[in-house]
Amino acid sequence: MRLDIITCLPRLLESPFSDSILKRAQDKKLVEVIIHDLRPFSTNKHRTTDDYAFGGGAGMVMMIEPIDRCISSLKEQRTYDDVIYMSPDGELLTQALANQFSLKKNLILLCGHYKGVDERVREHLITREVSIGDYVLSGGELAAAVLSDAIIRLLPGVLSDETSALTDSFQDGLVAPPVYTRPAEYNGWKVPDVLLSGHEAKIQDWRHEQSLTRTQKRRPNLNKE
Ligand code: 6GU
Repeated sequence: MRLDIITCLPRLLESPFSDSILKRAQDKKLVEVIIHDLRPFSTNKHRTTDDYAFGGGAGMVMMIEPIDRCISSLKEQRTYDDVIYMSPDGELLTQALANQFSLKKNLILLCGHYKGVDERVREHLITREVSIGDYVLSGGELAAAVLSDAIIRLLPGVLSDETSALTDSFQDGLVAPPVYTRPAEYNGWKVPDVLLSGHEAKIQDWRHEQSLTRTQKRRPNLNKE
């Protein structure tokens, strides 16, 4: 898979891809993540990528030209499955949506900023719009990092069998059971006996039961939302 992320704040996206699972996935050549700074695609003398809104009002609007030039230069090199605009009014990110995107080969993620992008970008250049939740972030960068993480960890070979995404919360419509590690007792607070019993079948049953009751209690509308 190849992810091309377009942003006017490239430094915001450096660290999420430079550590841990996302770094290892790139080192193992399971995914290629390329961050594109929008500024060099500007044609004006100050290399600006935003301008005042027609009709007035507070907030700058990202201009279509640098975005079009950047996307066009990418499309000349390969075909893209989707051009995704990160926006708080986009389709809500769910595990099901991450699963879908994880099957694609080439994706462009456009990070919105300021008061948004010129509407013509959305009309003509974008194929999908994604939001990571009903709250407003300063820009699409952190949302793009969240979406990328949700996708990349699903790619074959990124996680070991032990940590496989198949056992994740949400993947089966349930939240995860509680987990414990040593010591078996701390300050008088004990780990459930069944987990120390060595009885594999009983442990599996207990975990499934915990998942069911936790889902009912914490997220009764999971998968119905
Ligand atoms: Cl994708 N962008 C912004 N700016 N805010 C958000 C978001 C995206 N998703 C939730 N809030």
